[in-house]
Amino acid sequence: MSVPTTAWPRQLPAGDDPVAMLIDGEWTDWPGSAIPVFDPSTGDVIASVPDGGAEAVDAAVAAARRSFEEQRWRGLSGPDRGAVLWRAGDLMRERADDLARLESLNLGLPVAQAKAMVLEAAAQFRYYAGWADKIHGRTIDLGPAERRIQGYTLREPMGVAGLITPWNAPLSMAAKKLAPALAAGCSCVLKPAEETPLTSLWLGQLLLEAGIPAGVVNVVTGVGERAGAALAEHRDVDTVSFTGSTEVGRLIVQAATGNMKKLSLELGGKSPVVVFGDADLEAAIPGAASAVFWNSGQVCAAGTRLFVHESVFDEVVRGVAEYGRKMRLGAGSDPSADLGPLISQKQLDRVSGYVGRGVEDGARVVSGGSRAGDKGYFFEPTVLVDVDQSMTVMREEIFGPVLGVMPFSDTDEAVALANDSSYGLASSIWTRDGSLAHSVARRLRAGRVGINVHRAGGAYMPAGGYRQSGWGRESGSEALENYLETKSVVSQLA
Ligand code: TXE
Repeated sequence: MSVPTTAWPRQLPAGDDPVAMLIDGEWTDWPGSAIPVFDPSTGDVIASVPDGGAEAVDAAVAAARRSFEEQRWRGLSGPDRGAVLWRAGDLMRERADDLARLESLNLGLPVAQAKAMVLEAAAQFRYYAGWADKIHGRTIDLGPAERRIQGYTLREPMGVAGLITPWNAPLSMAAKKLAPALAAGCSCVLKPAEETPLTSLWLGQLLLEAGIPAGVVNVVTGVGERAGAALAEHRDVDTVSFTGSTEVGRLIVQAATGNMKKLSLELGGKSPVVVFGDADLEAAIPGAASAVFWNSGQVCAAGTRLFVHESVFDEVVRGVAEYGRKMRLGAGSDPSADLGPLISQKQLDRVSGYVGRGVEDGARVVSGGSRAGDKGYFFEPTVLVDVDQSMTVMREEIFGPVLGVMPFSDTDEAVALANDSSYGLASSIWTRDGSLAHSVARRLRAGRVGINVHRAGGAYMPAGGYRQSGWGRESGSEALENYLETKSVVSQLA
């Protein structure tokens, strides 16, 4: 059995020595088969983790429940909980270089970009450390003074939170869920994606070092259909926060009906980027390109549909395609690489399949369009034109570096195209006209609108989706709502 240590990622355990799971404050050797963990830039096995199923989930949920009932964490004062969360953020910052190397090795993202993700994850802990002592109810005026009835509300942690995360930003997704859940006083069971469990396991260790009591944070590894499904169904889990595909989101909704657990869901997207004729193209072109190509397009908020005013259409298409062609593909450890591989063979097949289907439907490839090299899972940054909104490439989430570009002639058409999606996660508008920007921002059906920027907000701004992009919000004070109940207390005064 192997346990996360500061020697990671320099000395990862051999693939035949699975990393333990964190249950009830102990690193637990789980018997049975193991899941190999890969370096997506080579396809080589770098470690393995236990293939936990319903029994492992039962043990973790029981530990979380015990810690909750014994008030090991929720019984602490807000400032004390905040101090532990702040310390966790500090520990992540102290080990940011090693965490970034590990994240980069497992995810394929260049190390410098992985480090930004690690720091963002640390920022989540600091942000919610600040909230831990500011979670209060309200007093409510109940009629005329002579009736002497007083009402107030209490905010209480929901209980045991099941947290299911995807592989595209492993540490930062875990932090986005754990930090607010812990600030609220919940006890947690984290189930990281089977492709990228390593930094989440290490985070478990850092949280123990920071002072999280035993049983309050448990990390169970396993595949979605078994470990994830067992957590979503579990009758002793009070709330589940899930980030992943809309398809699995639907399964989670069904699984949750058994005990009517609360859910927050951050699902897929097909986010529009709208470039108006007056936009500063020196900013809009790299902005639109990085909105879709960053992390090889494996981002729920990726700007995958680009709508450009006809007056600047050719120039923007040329610029974005050129940006993509110049990107250097390489392993995360290669300091000259701008872009890493896709996460897996499955994802490579999926992305190649979508591009092939787009071409069959009539799309024209301006740049990219194929797998790069024959080792690892690299895919070229790809720009497609001659697309329309009926095509699968413009409707479904591809989760790869693939952009479809369409022209528009006026603002109403741009808004209609942007809103023509079953998703509604993110969006961005590029223009020098402030009044136009803010009026279009109000008309877009998306949880986030960027004006002359696509990705920003970090821990501070709520993020989440309209329509089939999900339920609830992460980050910002809104995320606390995923983990809190409201109790009304009314009393007749003498
Ligand atoms: O996601 P899954 P996959 C989208 C993206 C991608 C596609 C497939 O389009 O191409 O999904 O990726 C767990 N019950 N996104 O297959 O399966 C799983 O173990 C409970 C968008 O990897 O949704 C993992 O921990 N849990 C997205 C997590 O769900 C289950 C991020 C996500 O995996 C489960 C990732 C089940 N039945 C993919 N089945 C985003 N919104 O950012 C799987 N899981």
